[in-house]
Amino acid sequence: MADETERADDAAAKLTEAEARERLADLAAALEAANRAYHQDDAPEISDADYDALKRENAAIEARFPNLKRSDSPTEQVGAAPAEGFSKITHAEGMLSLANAFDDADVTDFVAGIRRYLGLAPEAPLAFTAEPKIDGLSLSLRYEGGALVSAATRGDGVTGENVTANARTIDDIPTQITGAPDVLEVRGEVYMSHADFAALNERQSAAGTKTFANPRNAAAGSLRQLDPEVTRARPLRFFAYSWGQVSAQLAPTQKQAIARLEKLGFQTNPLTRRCETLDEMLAQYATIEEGRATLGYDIDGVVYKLDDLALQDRLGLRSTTPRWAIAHKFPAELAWTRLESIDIQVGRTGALSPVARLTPVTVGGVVVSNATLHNEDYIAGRDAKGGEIRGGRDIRVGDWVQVYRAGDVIPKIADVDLLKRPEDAQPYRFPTTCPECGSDAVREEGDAVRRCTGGLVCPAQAVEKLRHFVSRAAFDIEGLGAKQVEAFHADGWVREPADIFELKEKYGQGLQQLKNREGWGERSAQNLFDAIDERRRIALGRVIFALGIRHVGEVAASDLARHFGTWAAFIDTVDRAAAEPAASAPDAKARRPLLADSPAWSEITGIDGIGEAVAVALATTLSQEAERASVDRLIGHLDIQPPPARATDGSPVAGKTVVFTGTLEKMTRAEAKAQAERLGAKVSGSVSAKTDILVAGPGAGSKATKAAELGIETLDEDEWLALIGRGDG
Ligand code: I6G
Repeated sequence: MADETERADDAAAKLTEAEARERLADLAAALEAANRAYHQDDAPEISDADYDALKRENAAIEARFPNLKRSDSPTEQVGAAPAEGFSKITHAEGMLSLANAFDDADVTDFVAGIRRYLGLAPEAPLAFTAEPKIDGLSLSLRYEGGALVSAATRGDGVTGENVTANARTIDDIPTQITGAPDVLEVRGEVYMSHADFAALNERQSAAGTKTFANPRNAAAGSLRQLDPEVTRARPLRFFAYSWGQVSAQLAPTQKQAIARLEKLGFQTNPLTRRCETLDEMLAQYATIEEGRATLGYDIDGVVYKLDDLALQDRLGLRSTTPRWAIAHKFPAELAWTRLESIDIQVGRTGALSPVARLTPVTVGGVVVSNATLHNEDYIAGRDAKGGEIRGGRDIRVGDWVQVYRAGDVIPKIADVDLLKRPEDAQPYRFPTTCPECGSDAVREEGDAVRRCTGGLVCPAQAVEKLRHFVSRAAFDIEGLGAKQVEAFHADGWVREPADIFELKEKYGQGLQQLKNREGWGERSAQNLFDAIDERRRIALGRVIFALGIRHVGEVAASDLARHFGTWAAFIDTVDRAAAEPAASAPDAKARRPLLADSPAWSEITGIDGIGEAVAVALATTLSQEAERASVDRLIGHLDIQPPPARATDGSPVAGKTVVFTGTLEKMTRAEAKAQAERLGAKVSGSVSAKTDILVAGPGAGSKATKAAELGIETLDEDEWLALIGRGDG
């Protein structure tokens, strides 16, 4: 996993800002579609590993370009989109959120503001509770007559998802309580302990299913399962910290109310304290922060609440946050350490990536000894446009540097302490030759990254290319992963992809040679040859992706495969494009007037989703002599298959916008919508000029009138079913 994360990071470091923006948009759409397929349609379209890889790539790009983080960023989604499988529950009392304090001064202001609001003198007594803020998922449990009747997630604070059946499977949540008010909504946090999280991920990974990035995602993903038996098998816990609707007050103070919840059978946090002064509040914050690493579950701050409930009532709410409570957040996970050296790693496309080797330091409970330094500009204190970062401070070997971890991605260097810089520290000189093969490493105009020009001569590039070639979305040969292919390369058995398909011929006689190698027995050797043979027949999209050409990711490869259908059509067009005038233009501006004389080039860039960067990469890479010879040799071993038909291929409604109105008699509205979407239609709730088809049942009103005015095709339910091939006849 660390390797994959690092690779995602390396890839992100190579993107320009424009490429990153475009890629983030693609990833948001792809992940949204995958979430919908998994959570709403219950029909995953991509493997969990591919899903995780997309998420990792997204996180890496966001970490590299925080300013490009989208408002609908997939990293903000805690595991699951609201699933249609869950009905909705409107909270009897809104589920609020908390305002944040980021330092002691904010907490001082919070207390002073309350005193002002209540007209209290500075010396008048005013007590608060202080307790850890659990990093989990808020849940509201409704009890009536002592019985648990519903459980709902926070949702948007007004309406949440009905997860009652799942909540009933959690040991910490009693289904029956005695001595409670007739109506009682208990609120708190569902979470997973570190130990349970690690064990769950181990089980998931052993079973080849999706692992979770952190305990919070694991808790959210486990609670929002359509099958409660899945939730039952997940080790979820619950701390009660608050309440919503109650038919009778629980107690006069916050502390006593929490004690009452505990008496009713709920777990409450043992670190909750009553504090009589601001100093006591801050001391409790320090105590909790100090013990954070030993708690065994994630917390992200301390919550202070005014203790007197009558005063809480007087203070009331701002729009969505109570005036009487605040969350004092812990600072980001940061640590200072010494930069011992800078190593340069060479990637598949020849990119030179600097890696900081650090004196090991603990950052948020994890020992860190490596961090990314992105590229040479980053080390020099410049951004890609030449502007200053870190106030222009460069990073030198020997410096004290600040390391931070954001979520799950590879650690980064945030800052450097110039006061501690050794006198003899020298500005870092980024290599201009490849440390692996000695070839020139050049940086092209507009590229943030310096690249080795050695191509296949460079062993580092060759190995990275091979690792990519056998990766899951490429050839995915069972028994031939990154480790094995690296070993074969080191021994000179596999220098380029075609060698994989000649392994048996060259080294497989009697299996003796392979059998004699470490880790291989007769059975595994035979299995490997069988798995390789199986992959001779392979889809065009996988082949194009497996070549590891810059900018040609899985999506672009699949778009190209879909457009060309065969390898011959693809390579013929690329060859013609490489010979056309557009291919030798230095940039997009110079290329424009040449397009009229470049039909093959225009065909490639005219494919939906394929831009100039892809066309340039295809034309230049596949016209390099050595590279091309290697590709041709590979193709000679393969039986390349056209892409499979899409479920929506041939659908009469693919790409159309459909509106359903009136009563449907043969299916529910939800079913009609799901069916239309499966066929590639977009279902909208309102009629506009963009609507292609209105399906109107009895009782259709203004939508039918508007559609008629706009001249939009209107079908009744039977006509619609006939159109999509589901008619009775
Ligand atoms: O999101 C929250 C976390 C912890 C809370 C909260 C809390 O108390 C320990 N308390 C309240 C009242 C709210 N949110 C709204």
